[in-house]
Amino acid sequence: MTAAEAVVDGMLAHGIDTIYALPGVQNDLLFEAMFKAGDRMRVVHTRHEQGAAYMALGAALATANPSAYAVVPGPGLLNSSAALLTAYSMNAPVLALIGEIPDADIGRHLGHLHEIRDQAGILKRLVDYSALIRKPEQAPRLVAEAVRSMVSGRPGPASLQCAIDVWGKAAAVTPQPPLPVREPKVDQTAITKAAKLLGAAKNPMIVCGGGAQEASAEITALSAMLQAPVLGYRRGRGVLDSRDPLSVTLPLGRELWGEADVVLAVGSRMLIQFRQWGIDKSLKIVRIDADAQEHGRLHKPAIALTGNAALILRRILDALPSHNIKRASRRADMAARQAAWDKRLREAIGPQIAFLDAIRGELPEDGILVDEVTQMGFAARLAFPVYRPRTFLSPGYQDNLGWGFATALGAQDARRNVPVVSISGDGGFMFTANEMATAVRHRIPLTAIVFNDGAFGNVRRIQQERFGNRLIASDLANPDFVKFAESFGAAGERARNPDELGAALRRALARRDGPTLIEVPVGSFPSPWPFIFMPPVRGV
Ligand SMILES: Cc1ncc(C[n+]2csc(CCOP(=O)(O)OP(=O)(O)O)c2C)c(N)n1
Ligand SMILES: [Mg+2]
Repeated sequence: MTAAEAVVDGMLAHGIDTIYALPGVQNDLLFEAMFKAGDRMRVVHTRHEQGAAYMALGAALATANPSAYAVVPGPGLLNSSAALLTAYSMNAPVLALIGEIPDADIGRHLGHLHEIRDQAGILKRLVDYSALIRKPEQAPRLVAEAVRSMVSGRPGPASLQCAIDVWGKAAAVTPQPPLPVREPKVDQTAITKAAKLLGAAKNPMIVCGGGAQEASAEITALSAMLQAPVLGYRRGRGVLDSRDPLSVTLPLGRELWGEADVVLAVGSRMLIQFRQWGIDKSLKIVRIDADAQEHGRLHKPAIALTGNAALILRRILDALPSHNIKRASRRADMAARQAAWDKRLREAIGPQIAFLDAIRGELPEDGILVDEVTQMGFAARLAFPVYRPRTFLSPGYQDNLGWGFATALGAQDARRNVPVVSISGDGGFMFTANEMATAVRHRIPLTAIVFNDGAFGNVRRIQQERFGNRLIASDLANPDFVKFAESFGAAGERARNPDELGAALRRALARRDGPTLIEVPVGSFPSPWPFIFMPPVRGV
């Protein structure tokens, strides 16, 4: 078996049967091995390496399963790097297969095609695990170690590199089945303490981050047992169904944070809470995180539990009944408070919410919405109802333009049976608009909605409000987006209001053999920022 064949075999042994990729001479033999794997390995080729990496990210986020992409070294790696960075900051299990110059010349600075100084060093800073495959015999073990690191503890990306002349080297190779996932031992004393603290709390609250996405059932049960509101903003949305009156986003979450006596934080950095909303001694924090380093970065918690959130929560659920005080239902009170905030949000950002209502009205319960750093994205984070985990994908703290369309393509490719809709601005969409060709070539039935205000609208508003309307570098010249889509052979629609958007979306979601772009021409939207950056409610 060649090293390339051993890598393909290794990926298949780990359930990775699709690779998002862009070829080039360093990886020719890897592609040859993928060709030989036939139907077992699906290759989705993109038009730019960032597209390949964002697609792998979207596939991982939509499924929670490891995914992979392959690109050439140097420029190929760097082109993919914003997506790889995002995979790191979103704890997404993405495997980056990166080519290399001839093995014997690595580090000799001879200026080979696509050579980059210290590629291994660059990758080491971008991912949790990286290795260079030097011999075919090493490949199965390195694939297994890479995947184990991607799914153990705090998940995240990994990278394997292989030189142009090593992919084709052949040897007798022993297959390596998946290595056992590394899980820290759960601290039962801390579980009991957490159950006691939560059980005695008068005003408990749960805060969910991305690390809570696989613990939806447990958090739903815990919320009911404690009558605790569950805050999810961006990556924590959908863990508790938005239709439950205890499911909150910002800004009701902030109000509740001000009243809480015990907060259980699950897989969240808590940056907004500690840095914006404030903390004082009367609030006790219980933290569950896959990463022990995360607990005390900003504030020392009363109790810290490290490991898999669902497993830990099940243990807390087992221990809680004997410590839990009798609790009156909070549903009526919470429903009234939800209605009050809903009214305020609709008064403030009504135009955005009307479009979101149109989308929610057409997107089925398990449909996936991918947001982006755009006016409609900000509103979606606050007000789009999310019913299930992993059905609202928001790019975490990178908040990078260009993620939306390409990541949504990966999500839609990996989950062909549910509709995926992306929302982008005209600015963000054009970062990866070229991947419309990929969507058509691979018949990916994504619906991409582009809200076109002819501007980097967010930047423009800042210039208007804070810089005396001195506008610079924020106006945009755009293509006719409908013709743009049609020129690729995709469907293109224009919707001028929420009703037209609903109708266009209905047609788009019925089309399952290829992509649709819906352009929504818009003016400037009212600002969502008063609901996102809010003053402290504690410790002031
Ligand atoms: C990779 C990257 N570059 C730059 C930015 C800075 N940025 C944030 S929002 C924004 C403008 C977004 O414009 P558009 O996508 O049209 O959305 P709009 O605000 O107009 O709705 C820019 C340039 C960013 N977030 N990510
Ligand atoms: Mg715009």
